[in-house]
Amino acid sequence: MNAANTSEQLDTKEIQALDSAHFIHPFTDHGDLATRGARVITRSEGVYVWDSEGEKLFDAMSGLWCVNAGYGRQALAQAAYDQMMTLPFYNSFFQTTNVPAVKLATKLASLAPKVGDRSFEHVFFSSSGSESNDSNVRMVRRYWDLLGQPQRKVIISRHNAYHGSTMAGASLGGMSGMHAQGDLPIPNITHIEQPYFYENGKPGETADEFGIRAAGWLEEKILQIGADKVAAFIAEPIQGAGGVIIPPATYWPEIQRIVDKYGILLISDEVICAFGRLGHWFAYERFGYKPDLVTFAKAVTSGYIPLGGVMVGDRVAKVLIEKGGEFNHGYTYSGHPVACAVALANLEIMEAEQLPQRVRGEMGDYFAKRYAELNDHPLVGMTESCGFVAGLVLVKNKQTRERFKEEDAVGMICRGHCFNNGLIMRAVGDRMIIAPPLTLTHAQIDEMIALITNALDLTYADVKKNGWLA
Ligand code: PXG
Repeated sequence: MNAANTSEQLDTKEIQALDSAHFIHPFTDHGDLATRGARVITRSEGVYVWDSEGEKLFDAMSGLWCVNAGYGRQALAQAAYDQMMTLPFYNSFFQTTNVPAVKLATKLASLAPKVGDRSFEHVFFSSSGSESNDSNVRMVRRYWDLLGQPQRKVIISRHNAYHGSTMAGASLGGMSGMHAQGDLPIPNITHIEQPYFYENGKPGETADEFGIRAAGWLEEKILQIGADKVAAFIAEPIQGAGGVIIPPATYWPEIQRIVDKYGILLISDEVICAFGRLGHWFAYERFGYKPDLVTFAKAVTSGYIPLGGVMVGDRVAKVLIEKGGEFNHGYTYSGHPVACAVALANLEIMEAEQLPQRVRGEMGDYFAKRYAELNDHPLVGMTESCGFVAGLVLVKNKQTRERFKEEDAVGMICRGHCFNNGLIMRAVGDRMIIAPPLTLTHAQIDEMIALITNALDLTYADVKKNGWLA
């Protein structure tokens, strides 16, 4: 058998052996993987994927926060095919352009709402979220240089943020495990604490009070560095990879007040939160703040093909375009015609099926209501959701919020029960998180909640058996 030809009948063991022998996976302990063998995902339809053993899995993570329009969309395959046959590639470096890239930039500009005096007429394209955030660092530095303030170099981010895995992306991110490998962060990137009320709220403090206090950490940091040295603040509207950390309602308005007060740029990293995930095309709309740069990737094509980019707000675009001359930055695949054609077809589906409206309407309410019911489970300390992202915390004791020991890895036990019982749900420590396709029906929401409940029950039985309950 030619193992590389996936259309043939697969021998799982053979694929696993070849996988171990040749494929370096992202964020993976390969010693551990070699002993288990990777699960081979072979096909998909709607909200389900299947593995090489024929097991069906409800994909409550949309691949990796990407497949917002669901699997099996023929229109996206057709768009890619048609574009490949017409013009599979041409660069946009040397005063050339291509029609899908122009159309997509125009479309994205029309979908990004104007807020206050900020509007988005320009788009820079890359192929991923990480690249887009590298581009943000380049653009932010160029912006301040062009304005005659080259000393404004520092970008402030947050601990437990995720902004990608390149040198700049991992530096902007606040993952200590990533910083520990490779001498990161690079200079001029610094971090403040995250707005995680459940963990960092003081006794007696309301969520709204905490939101103001957490935003205040930004002002403290700005003053500590010197306001004239700060270039930008970058944040995810809701932290995704960090465990679906939803900030209190007061957080973003206070952040806006602070960035405005000191004139620093605001970067909204919406790689997870844009394209309907929170019920809007862009997430800044959901929280009502005014970013200068918006990072996107993933669901712009529903993950069918790599594409990322930055919505460049007028404040930055004007300076780069009018004062900048040539900006010495760009990628071979900036504005890739096939990726842009697929994105256009994807946005067409999202518009036709009103996916953002669905998420902020009755379907979102139903999702929130059913998800909140998981709060009644003895293992669940707290649930929270916003649009079609949700998280819950596994605890030893609901009243005292006592957590399990880190080395007991209860989240991983729960993830294992999900994975072995037809559900893909992610664990971040002891937070279990989901971000399902935006196409879910009522029946599929019910099915997903039943699958989660089953995995929680199995995990509860395990922790009880191990004597880990308080
Ligand atoms: N910003 C945010 C907010 C992200 O979530 C990136 C940037 C980087 O995008 P690329 O396309 O370069 O991967 C992301 C990616 C997880 C997980 O464990 C999340 C991401 C990637 C990999 C794993 O939840 N988000």
